[in-house]
Amino acid sequence: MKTNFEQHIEQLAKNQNELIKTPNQKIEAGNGLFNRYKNPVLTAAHVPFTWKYDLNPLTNPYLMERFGINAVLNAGAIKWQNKYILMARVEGKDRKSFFAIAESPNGIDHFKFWDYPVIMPETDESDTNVYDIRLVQHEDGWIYGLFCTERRDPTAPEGNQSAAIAQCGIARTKNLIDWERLADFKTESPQQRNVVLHPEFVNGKYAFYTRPQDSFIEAGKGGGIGFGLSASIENAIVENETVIDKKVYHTISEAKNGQGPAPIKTPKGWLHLAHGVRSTAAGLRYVLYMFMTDLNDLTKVTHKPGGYFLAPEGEERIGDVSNVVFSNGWIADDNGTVFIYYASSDTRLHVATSTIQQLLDYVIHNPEDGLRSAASVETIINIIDRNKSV
Ligand code: M1P
Repeated sequence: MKTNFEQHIEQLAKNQNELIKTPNQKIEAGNGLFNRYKNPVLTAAHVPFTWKYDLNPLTNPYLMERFGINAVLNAGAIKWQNKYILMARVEGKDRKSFFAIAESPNGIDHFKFWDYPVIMPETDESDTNVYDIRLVQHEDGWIYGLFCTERRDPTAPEGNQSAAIAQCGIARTKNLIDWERLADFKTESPQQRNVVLHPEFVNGKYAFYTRPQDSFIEAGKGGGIGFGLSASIENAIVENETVIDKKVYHTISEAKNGQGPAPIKTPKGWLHLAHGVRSTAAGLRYVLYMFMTDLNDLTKVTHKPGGYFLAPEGEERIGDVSNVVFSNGWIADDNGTVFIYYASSDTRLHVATSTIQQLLDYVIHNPEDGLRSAASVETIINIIDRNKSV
């Protein structure tokens, strides 16, 4: 006869197995550009119950959670040893985030966390919070993880316990288990978030996408997505940041923007996924957009369709930080399928699928933002007129 305690543990295990085994379903009514899926791929409930509960009746007689998980969101992604790997930002109820790896055989469902969260080594200056890792298989042979490291602003007065400094941490690995932490990334900017390593050398140097900003929340005079080179990765310093995609008045990225995952190389150019942020009466709204850069000159944006690529929809609009979608991971398969991993409202992680062909068609043929209402009307009239001859 099983005790209540044992039955409760069995139930926890059963619920979790069922969740992981649940097949995901493509929502067929796509928009010609990508398809969403019915279920999120990772949520707080996917985090192994063995991380949360002490399963010993003597030390946890009420079988209560000893460590609570609040959310699973913004994941770096990589195809590795034929598995779809997500290195997710897992946020505890204590508001601290850490990284944990989940793998799936097909990229759309059955994501299962590895037995332990990632042990990320620290520099001499410890991190208060780490999040939003971008995974890159670099041509130098290492897998790099670039992430945000956040620490309290040492100049803030005692009464201000929110002021923080965000910078970019860099670590590398060959097996996704043992990580070597390198020196934090340096630029002239007082704050950096959304720093991404380009997968190839540029003129023999490491190339970075940056997002200079003045304060923790506001980009300020940090004008958009920057780009710069460093001779070293062990002590990465970018002295000159060139803004390649700036924020612009009355667009989806008027407040700030940031590079998503590392760009995907195609015969026509590098495909970029990024997030744009604008202010609304209800707070900030985060959407995803795309652009393409030149194969030989990474600072040259060759195409940029106007507006957003993907915006929060339905229940995606609600969560800890509502009206947000954010992506720092995608995987391009050899057959051209692209798995886009995006988090909604800083709470859960989803997948959408598309193809390189569809994304190229979108980026190359969708009109640019005309930046005026009259230009939008002109674009629509053009489409209507062309339709008349169909
Ligand atoms: O809350 C929305 C996002 O806010 C930050 O993104 P950004 O630096 O572009 O403003 C990050 O904290 C990100 O994790 C979060 O999803």
